[in-house]
Amino acid sequence: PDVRPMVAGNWKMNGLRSALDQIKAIADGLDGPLSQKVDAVLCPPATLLYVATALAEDSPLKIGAQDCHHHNSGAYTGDVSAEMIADLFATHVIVGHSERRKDHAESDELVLAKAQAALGVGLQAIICVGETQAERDAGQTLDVLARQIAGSVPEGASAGNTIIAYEPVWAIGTGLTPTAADIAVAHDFLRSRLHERVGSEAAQMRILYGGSVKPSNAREILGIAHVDGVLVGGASLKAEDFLAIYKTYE
Ligand code: G2H
Repeated sequence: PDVRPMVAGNWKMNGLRSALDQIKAIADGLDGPLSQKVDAVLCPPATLLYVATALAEDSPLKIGAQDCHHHNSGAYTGDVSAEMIADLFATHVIVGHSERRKDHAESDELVLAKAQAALGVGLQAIICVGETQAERDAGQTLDVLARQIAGSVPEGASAGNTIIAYEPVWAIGTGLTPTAADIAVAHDFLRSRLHERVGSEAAQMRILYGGSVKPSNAREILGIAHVDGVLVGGASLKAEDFLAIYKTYE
């Protein structure tokens, strides 16, 4: 089946107002026939969401947040809700990134609640999964992925509202990437687990690969079966590199 690919950027905790020209350059660089068939999403820090959606307004670029709280409002100092993100005209939110799972001790249950909050206000959730180095060394990769899919993907998830990102933790920001064969095995396994979780919707649900994606390895990675796009961290900070990865689909 035809799955519409997606190239998503995750700026993490990078991006001052001085970086707005990069957002503008990405938005302007997406015009053209490619945007008819490939989605582009940029997830800057929450502080830039409002200005980013304004900069991207007349372009194919969609804007997403990097996290959300699982409640819509209340006494949660420092947090930002999915409803607030949607209120800024953003359309996507990353949940369950390994840096949140690790640094903020986010469990599958919490990631599930965040994904449900996102879907509840009409945001598309980009749900991250992936094994650590220790889990990989112990031969637990597929067990971890199975647990994360069962535990953090909402039952009502559809191809239209949910995207999965496979990000092996040991490949994040390290310059290391799994072999094409390893990525293929993981994505194929994720597809089958999604099928158990959400039924036939799984066939169309995007499964992105993330972890040290850059212009020089994007073509090989995007050519792997069941890889429906990429989630790009470091290389998404420069418009030139983000656009080069996007244009791999040309
Ligand atoms: C993985 C990825 C983006 P990087 O976290 O989510 O970051 O491309 O820098 O490894």
